[in-house]
Amino acid sequence: MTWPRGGNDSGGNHSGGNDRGGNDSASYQQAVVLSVGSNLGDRLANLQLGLDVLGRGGLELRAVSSVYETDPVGGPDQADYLNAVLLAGSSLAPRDILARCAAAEAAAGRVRTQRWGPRTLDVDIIACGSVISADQALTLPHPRAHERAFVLVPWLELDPQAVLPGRGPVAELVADVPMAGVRRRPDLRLAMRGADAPCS
Ligand code: A4P
Ligand code: MG
Repeated sequence: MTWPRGGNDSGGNHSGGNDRGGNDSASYQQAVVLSVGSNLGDRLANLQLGLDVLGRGGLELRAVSSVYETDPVGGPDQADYLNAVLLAGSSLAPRDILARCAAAEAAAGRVRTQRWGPRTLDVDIIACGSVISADQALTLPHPRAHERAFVLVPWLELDPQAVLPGRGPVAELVADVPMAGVRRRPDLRLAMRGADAPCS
């Protein structure tokens, strides 16, 4: 995994470990790719709230893609989504990053009624460095990322050299997915406000 600008390319050749050879995990930042999606309530505000919560601790947001309006994939009949991808650095363990994602979802009032159903905010970990995990509670990379244009298109926009661990270059994966349901919305923008983000 590479960074689009001045970032910390610590992915691609390790397994969430420490390439300085020690256990200094606090100072080691692995590359994290997150996908955010919303199709309920004020979708853009939900995504922005998610970014704000994610950026307030443990995750250093590096880049956010354009916002894309996307046809729903799977699940019941439901409204179109807004989706975006974030690149971040973090020294947190993957399970702690997942907890941050859950906190962001909770802040946006996420209620789980049905799988793939409408949601105010979904935050998925697409990849965490080069960690591979088959654990159901945290599968890495995300098991459906390679077949989802709403993940691959915004990720490619941020990083044309991106590689999905175990699957290959995103530029190649994107050529195999239907693109019709993914529309960039240049009129909608997300801001990276990091630790300065408002609390509510
Ligand atoms: N989980 C395992 N691996 C991960 C991971 N890498 N990142 C577990 C995040 N969570 C992961 O997720 C269910 C469980 O997955 C969690 O308990 C977590 O421990 P959830 O968010 O509770 O439920 P869900 O999102 O409905 O289920 P699932 O299977 O994660 O769905 P997906 O794959 O996230 O798909 N269409 C469009 N256009 N845009 C979208 O954003 N999103 C979905 C949800 C479906 N269709 C969509 C979109
Ligand atoms: Mg999810």
